[in-house]
Amino acid sequence: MLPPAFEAELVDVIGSRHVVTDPEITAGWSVDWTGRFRGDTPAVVRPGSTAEVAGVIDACRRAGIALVPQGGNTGLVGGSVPLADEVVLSLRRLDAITDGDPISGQLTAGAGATISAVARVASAMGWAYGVDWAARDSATVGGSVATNAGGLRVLRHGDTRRQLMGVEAVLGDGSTVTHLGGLVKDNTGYDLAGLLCGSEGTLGVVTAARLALVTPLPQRVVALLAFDGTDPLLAAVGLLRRELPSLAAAEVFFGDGLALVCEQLHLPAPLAARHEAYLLVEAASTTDPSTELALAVESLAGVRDVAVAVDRARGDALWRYREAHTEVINAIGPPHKLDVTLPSARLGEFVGRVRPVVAAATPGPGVRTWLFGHAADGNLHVNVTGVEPGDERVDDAVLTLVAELGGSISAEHGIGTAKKRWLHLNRSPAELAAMRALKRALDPAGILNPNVLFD
Ligand code: 2HG
Ligand code: ZN
Repeated sequence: MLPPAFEAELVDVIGSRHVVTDPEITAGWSVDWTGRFRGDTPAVVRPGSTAEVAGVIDACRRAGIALVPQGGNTGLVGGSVPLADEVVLSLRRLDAITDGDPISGQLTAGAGATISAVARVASAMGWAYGVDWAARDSATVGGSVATNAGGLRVLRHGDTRRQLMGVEAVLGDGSTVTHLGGLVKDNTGYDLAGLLCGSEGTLGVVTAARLALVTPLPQRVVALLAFDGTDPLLAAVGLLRRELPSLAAAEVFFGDGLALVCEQLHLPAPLAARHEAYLLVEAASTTDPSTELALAVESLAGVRDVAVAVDRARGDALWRYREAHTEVINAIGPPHKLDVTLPSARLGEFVGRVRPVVAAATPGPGVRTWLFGHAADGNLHVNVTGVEPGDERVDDAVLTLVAELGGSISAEHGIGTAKKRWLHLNRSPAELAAMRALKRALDPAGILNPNVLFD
């Protein structure tokens, strides 16, 4: 329960309709998308403007009550749910998209705008938004900035930080910083937008972002390539990066994951035979890239079979085999999700070693390891099912292997609560001390998203 005086203050700031305390309703905000991270909250507060966000944060700061910011709640590391009775600060009402500038190719999106909504507005302006991933209809701009979301076209357009021209945010001390002018050249001191991006809501709550748009590439061709193993697939990725200027995505998955997708979604197999490894390639350009793609594919060694999408619907159907991995894996039980990057030279070795490492860490007949991800970024999603949510032996074993091979324990999902125990594998004591100093400076009362990043 909220202290009555504090609740009255919240109601004063944002109105009683937007302070939700009914446990039946707040329960939906208290569990993450995978079902692995579950908590409780005394209230979900839904401010409708940056000033109201500032009012809420100021009230929390004075009352010493912690809060967890939440957008679409599509995060996969438990970073957007209240695990220790925090107030949930939902940013979804801040969904306006304004100040589109067709000359510079920029717009300003409220934290609650979805990635799909940004893409739609960008398209109506004659531009495109460069960042995209499967949860696009629910994931919000605020969450994508807070986690520096990556996605399917990082190889072409970069991650969220690369699109970010500025932010508006309310810091933990209750002050509001606004830098949404979108100047391309602007060397006026610390890059607060870059700092807040990826800070997982620990320093400030992003209320709006100025986003750079990209040239639309409406001519798209999608192909699915099958290989007998990871090594020829990775060699193909290197070649395609070099030889195919229109390369927009290069996504990897394996025979077992594809079989699960087909079985659960009742989809036909995309190719006649089953293969060990698959590469989904998208070429995108302003002119038809099919010939360029066909020539590049012909020059690859080790391709066992190919399906090329001749039209948009078939292209979407090929994408579905890759994008559906998350939902079908979740359907067989809350997975442990280990989103990692490996140096390209060690990626093949990692694929070969990770399954035995999982099996040794958590022996058991029901334990299964699923691998898929963004091949050109060296980013693999290791999903392990059949392991209890609280059993961290598998996380420890996989993340230790990643660190041994010189990789990152979080490629694009963030540290959240799921991986904070292992942050030291990637960050030195000096780096961690600098991060903690920033946290103390911008959130002196320690009220912002206290369960993530640091122990
Ligand atoms: C993807 O690439 C997302 O599909 C989700 O990052 C990954 O479910 C996952 O582990
Ligand atoms: Zn991903």
